Amino acid sequence: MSERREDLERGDGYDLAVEEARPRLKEPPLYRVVLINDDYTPMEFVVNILESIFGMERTRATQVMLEVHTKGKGVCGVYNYEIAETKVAQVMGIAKQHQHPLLCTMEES
Ligand code: TYC
Repeated sequence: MSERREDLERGDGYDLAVEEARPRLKEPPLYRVVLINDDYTPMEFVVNILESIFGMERTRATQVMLEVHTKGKGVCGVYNYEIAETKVAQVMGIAKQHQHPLLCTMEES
């Protein structure tokens, strides 16, 4: 005699080893947006960039600018790929408009 559909769905009569499915999605990677020091871009310009594009207060923006200035590079923020890419493009665009050689890059964090 064949089992009815409900019995099969309930698993009646079967010994099943049930294992939890492994999560199939990874967290998307995050990216540090990094400013690189140079000898020509004015400090004030860099501070303004950190305020306007990265939402920093003046005091924090000044600290980060000085860190880049003294150590060679510094982190402006950590974002998902698209936001990081947009911030890099905005910084490079404004720097280009003003003919400053400021460099901004992103790196996986
Ligand atoms: N080093 C520059 C100067 O002395 C200032 C500066 C800071 C430039 C940070 C770029 O990412 C930078 N005018």
